[in-house]
Amino acid sequence: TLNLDNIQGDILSGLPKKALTNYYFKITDAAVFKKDMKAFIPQITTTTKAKQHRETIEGFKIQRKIRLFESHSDLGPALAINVGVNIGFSKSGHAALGIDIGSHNKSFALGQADDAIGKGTHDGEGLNDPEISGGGKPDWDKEFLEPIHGFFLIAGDSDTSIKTKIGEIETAFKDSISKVHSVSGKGLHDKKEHFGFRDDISNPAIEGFHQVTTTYPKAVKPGVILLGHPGDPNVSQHQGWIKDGSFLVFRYLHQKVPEFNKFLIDNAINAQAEGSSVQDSIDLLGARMFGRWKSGTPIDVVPFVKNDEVAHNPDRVNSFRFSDEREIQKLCPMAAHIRKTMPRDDRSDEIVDRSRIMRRGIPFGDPVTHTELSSEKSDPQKPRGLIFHCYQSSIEWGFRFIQITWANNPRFPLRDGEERETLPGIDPIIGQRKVVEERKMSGLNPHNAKVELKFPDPFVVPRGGEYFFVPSIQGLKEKYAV
Ligand code: N7H
Repeated sequence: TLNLDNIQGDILSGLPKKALTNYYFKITDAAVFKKDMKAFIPQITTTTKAKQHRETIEGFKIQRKIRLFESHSDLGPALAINVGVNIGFSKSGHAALGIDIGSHNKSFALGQADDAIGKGTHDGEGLNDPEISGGGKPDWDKEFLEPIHGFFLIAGDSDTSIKTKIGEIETAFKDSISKVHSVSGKGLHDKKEHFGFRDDISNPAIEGFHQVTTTYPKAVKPGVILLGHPGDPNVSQHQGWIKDGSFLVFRYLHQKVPEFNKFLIDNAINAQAEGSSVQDSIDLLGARMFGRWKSGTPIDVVPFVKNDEVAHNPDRVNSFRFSDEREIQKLCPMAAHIRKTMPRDDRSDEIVDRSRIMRRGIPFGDPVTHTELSSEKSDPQKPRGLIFHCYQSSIEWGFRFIQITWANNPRFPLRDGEERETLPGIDPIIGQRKVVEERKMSGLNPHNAKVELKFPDPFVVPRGGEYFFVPSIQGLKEKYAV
């Protein structure tokens, strides 16, 4: 069984977050930091607490629905959600504190800025982020090019409660940390992200923690996400204090919404369904790029006509395997975002399961404006996108494998020896290639899989990121505190 009092709350349960701030810091005095940390540990939100918290919110929602149904008027008082706090440390934070986390976590030991451009990586690969010319650095916001030792993740119901908590943190660590930067996000309407698609549908269920009600996908072993458990590829090295920790990949991803919409309009696919409108053709292209309609309905299940119903059916929204004949890509294109990032039957369960990640991100920035939409250009003064967070026991098998071996690779998900005149192409949302001509994808037209669409400038632009280790409570006590 899992020790839920030992695992930080965001990993398996997710801290309830209407709003979130990541507070990045540098450690200015390691000895004082360890003392401050000792006093602060009771404030770190555990999985037990996060779970209780979620259950309270769910209970409140049900009550609210009943009351709404009965009276149509009295919604009752708003539920006060407490603020949750988690903490993580980068490679330079570990160096500052003199903590050795072991050499097998290679990408963590390198740091994301170098990994982004493939500098010094163990396999010679990189994430393919754009590079500052001649600078040997990714083209990121300058704050993310400075060493960040660690971060507090503060999640809650409003900016006000988060601000209060940040004040408490700054007081508690006033002689041991200095702020490097912060980013804040908030949930958009209806769990949608800025492109208008519903997110937060598919995350791995963990054996012994989540209930699974459908036959597929099955729950994965806890060690896919948590270190030191069966399923962790380095389980033999990860005993003791490292157990129950997890690696968090943070990516600060800007989204170009007007440009994305323009692309859909310019390249709309005639659905050839009776009575279909221009808007239907635009929606069809978007759905084929993601593998889901905006509502969340998978196109593998409902391919050609917009459908919201399946999205609301928990038995059907995620229980599919890409049943398509691979040659014709009639249902879900091979390079669609959800097929690149979780290929289901394209690979064995073993290969798919070891690369599952727990996504916990939140959008940042305000929704796109009419002015931007009509000018077909993002306003640089109004940045928006996704604070992408995902947890895994191994960055090599988790985020990095998905990004490099699947999303960026035009051949994937072809199998060894499987040949095609036209390759599947890159993930249209997150796939990155240095060579512009290679930024394309086939299978978007259900009537002719060989038609390739070239992507103009990327719709998702990385502007920062880092790899963090999020230790267990026991680990915090033993190593990060005195
Ligand atoms: Fe993606 N989006 O919000 O529009 N993603 N993602 N992602 N993504 C998914 O199935 C999106 C990014 C995964 O299990 C959905 O829950 C955007 C990165 C994985 O079937 C939507 C960005 C990586 C899945 C989006 C972005 C991933 C997934 C469908 C960037 C990892 C689950 C909702 C700004 C390298 C696949 C759902 C599965 C689903 C969006 C980034 C991974 C709508 C906008 C960087 C594993």
